[in-house]
Amino acid sequence: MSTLSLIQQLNQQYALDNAKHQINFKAGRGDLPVVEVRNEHASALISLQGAHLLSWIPEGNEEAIWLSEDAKFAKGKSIRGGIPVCWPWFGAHEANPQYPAHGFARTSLWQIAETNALDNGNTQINFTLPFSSETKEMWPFDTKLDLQMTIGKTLQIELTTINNSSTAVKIGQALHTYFNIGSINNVSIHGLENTDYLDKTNNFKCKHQQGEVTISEEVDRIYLNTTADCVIEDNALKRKIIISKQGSHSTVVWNPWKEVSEKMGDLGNDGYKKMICVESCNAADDVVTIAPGQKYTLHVQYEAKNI
Ligand code: TA6
Repeated sequence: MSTLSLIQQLNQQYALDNAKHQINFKAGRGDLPVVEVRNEHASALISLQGAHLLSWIPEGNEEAIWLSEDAKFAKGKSIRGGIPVCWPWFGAHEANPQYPAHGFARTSLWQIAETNALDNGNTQINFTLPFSSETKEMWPFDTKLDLQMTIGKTLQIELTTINNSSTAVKIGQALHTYFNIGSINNVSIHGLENTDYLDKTNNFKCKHQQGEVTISEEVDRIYLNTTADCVIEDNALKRKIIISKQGSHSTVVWNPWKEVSEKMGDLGNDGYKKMICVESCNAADDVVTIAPGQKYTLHVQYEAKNI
């Protein structure tokens, strides 16, 4: 189906335009379908490819999510910035390095399952991931993947895997969120104090975090046994972002810094100074086993507060 017909169909079924809620589907960059959401609490833009949130602006605040000025928008390609959904594995596939890093959910076209205009003024969009012959080759399990996004003063994302097969399945996953910050030099991350982390820049050596996390070089770390809220304190933008999660016991902090980002080609000119990834994960030894007939939900809430 062409993007235009898909958009027409989605607008017929789901578009809303009243005083409290607006939902509008349109063709975004690279002809990828996107959904624009606006309500009295916030506005958001989500790409149907990847169920990938590209923007969330809570009322009275600045853009909370970073999107690279050099992000590429093309069918089947991952988008640099926003909230990529990593599933059903995090990072490289453990057995087959040819499979896409961070799984195939972020590059697949998701379907809309339902939209809800909630009484409290929030807007809910439910996505579901269709499986193709190509993705079934990489993931031959009978699973269902649903993602619910609730857009309001807080942003809430629930990623639910249902195991419909007769054997247990093991998943790794993450909401690989890129946050928009005033300056990397003025940011500290709280909530990971006194935890151990695997340092990807040093062969996954296990190290210990003392105090808050600040960034002045390439950082690529999987923090282990982390369930506490993470708070990104941004003294340049004068705000903090509070990340609360359930169903995740690992947290990745990533900033590629100058040299690596220059090689990446889609991180933009000095983009690394304006972004920080704090990712709510099931990564490393925190992969999840889902028994037959059971489901597992990763739930993350984001809140921005001026300081
Ligand atoms: O989550 C951190 C990380 O796995 C890094 O190692 C880094 O490579 C990054 O994600 C980006 O991955 P991508 O596949 O989007 O280029």
